[in-house]
Amino acid sequence: MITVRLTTAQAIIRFLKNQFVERDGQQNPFFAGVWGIFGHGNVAGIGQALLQNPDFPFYPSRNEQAQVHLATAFAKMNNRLRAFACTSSIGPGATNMVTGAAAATINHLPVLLMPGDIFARRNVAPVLQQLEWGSTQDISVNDCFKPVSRYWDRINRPDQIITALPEVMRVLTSPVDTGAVTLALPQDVQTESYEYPEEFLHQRVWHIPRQPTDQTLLQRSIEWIQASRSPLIIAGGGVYYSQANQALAKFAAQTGIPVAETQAGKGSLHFDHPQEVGAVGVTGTLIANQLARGADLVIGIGTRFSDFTTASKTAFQYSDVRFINLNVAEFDAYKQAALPLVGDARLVLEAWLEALKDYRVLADYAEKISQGKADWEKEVDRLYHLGTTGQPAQSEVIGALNDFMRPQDVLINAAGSAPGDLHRLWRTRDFKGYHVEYGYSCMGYEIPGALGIKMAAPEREVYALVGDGTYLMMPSEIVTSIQEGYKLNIILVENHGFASIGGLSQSVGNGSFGTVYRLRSPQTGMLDGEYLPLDFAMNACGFGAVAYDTWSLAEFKKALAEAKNTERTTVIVVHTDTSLRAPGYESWWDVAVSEVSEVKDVEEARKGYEEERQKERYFF
Ligand SMILES: Cc1ncc(C[n+]2csc(CCOP(=O)(O)OP(=O)(O)O)c2C)c(N)n1
Ligand SMILES: [Mg+2]
Repeated sequence: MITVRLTTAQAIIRFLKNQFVERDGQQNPFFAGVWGIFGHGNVAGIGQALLQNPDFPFYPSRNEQAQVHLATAFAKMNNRLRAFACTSSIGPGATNMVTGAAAATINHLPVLLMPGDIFARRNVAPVLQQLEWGSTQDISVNDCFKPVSRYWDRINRPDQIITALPEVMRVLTSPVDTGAVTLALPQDVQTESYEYPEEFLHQRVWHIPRQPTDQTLLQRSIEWIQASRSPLIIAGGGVYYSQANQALAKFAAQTGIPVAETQAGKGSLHFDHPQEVGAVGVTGTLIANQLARGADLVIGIGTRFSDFTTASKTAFQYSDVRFINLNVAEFDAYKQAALPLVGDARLVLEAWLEALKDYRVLADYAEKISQGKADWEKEVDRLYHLGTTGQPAQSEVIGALNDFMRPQDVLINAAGSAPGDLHRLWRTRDFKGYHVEYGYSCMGYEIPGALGIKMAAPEREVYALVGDGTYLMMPSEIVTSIQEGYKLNIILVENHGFASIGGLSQSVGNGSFGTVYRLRSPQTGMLDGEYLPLDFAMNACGFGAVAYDTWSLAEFKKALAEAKNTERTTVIVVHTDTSLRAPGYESWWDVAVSEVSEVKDVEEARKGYEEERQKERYFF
């Protein structure tokens, strides 16, 4: 056996460089490089290995959580066919990645995390930043990654990577299991050498399968569709990962079955496809929510049926409603007591296209869909053009952005009041044009995520819509975008704090307690003083961005045009009027209200809450 002497870290980097994936006849390297921040836990091991592998790029970030978000968005933009690895030191650098890991895993997006770990040798313990545990020496803060990783391992001897790394790749490239993978790397082991078999480090191509479904259940699903009078498709993120958009567009056009979308599935069809009825659930369109309420057959494609989609199990009210769930994961396919079609979305859609050639929804149902869709487009137009001359509504900002951006440009968002407005109102004209992370809805995802998208698709402009709350949490990767020469367009909606949670707080009877950015006043001891003296444009300039401060729709549009001609990352601050909030459309979200309280408004809210909860359903 031919071997080569390398440190553990050097062997890992060599291995990662040589992993490829293939699907549908296309092949490419899986890893695009490594993001990281060095400390004593990785600088001498992984850091040294990266230094001697300049063809495997190393990118320094500003924050370990941010680098995981960046990697996650990059993987999403690449339909999971490319990914980044992330390195951190031990201790705080490592645990900073836990939130990013959870976001990646919940969204089924691959990222490899390599946190440094305490000495396997143990004789020098406790080392700087080590958490000691009285009942075992076999624990470190990296054990926190276990519940948020799809695969977790700690490398205590150099030869262990020979069996660990293939498992890492199996999970990262699995359409079912992919998510964050954590390989904890003790500081000393990273630098120890071993005679690695050359063959282990050769190029390896991982085939990403398209899994066919069970034929009996496929036949039954065809019969269920044929028997349905009011079917509704709910498209989730799985449509993208299977690259089934075209097949879905054809199937909807051929059968007339309307397609509603989850956040992850938004844009599965272009907004002007005749069967596209837009967002469904808590943040859904009126037509999609009405169709969901009356549907006798709900066909979920690649969706987890989160509470935002099911309106906390109140969305589907037809007494005998049935579900067909087409999903690559058995776990999701069985939800809602569905007929479970475990398999690849595109393969099944192609089979349905063939088998359901003669099926078409009834004329009155088709009429209801096209009328509802036309009415909805009018509503979007209304909210895009409220006609304010002072501080604009958020929906007008979204409208102006939608008008301004080219179809292929990408809009990214994750948390606050924007995800709801975008889910309902955004007109997606490109299968990769809409990128909202709503599995974890993690404030701070947007700016690093925008950089990940831009790196995946430099030919597109990327617009990150962020709230002032989100911006304050994680503006740091603006600096990284400038370091790497990738221009981002950041739209910062300034509304003195948490419009979203402030509104929710009011609806549960809490006023806006703790959600508005105000000074604590010496008189009352409460946060009811002046607004916090924040200057976001100045802050962004300090990071090296070009910034604009805008107070009306006209100013905002002018800044958008100017920003387009700027080479560096831009931040357009737009001060909005939260009293002009977009409404909800016949849906509900279960946020539990206190059963007893000293506050009258809370008691009132509880009464309404108990009534609404009556509509929640089980499915058998
Ligand atoms: C990391 C994180 N912490 C807390 C929350 C809960 N949360 C959801 S929206 C929100 C407020 C967002 O404020 P901002 O970014 O200003 O957006 P706005 O609500 O004003 O639209 C909070 C705190 C979250 N989603 N993510
Ligand atoms: Mg805000």
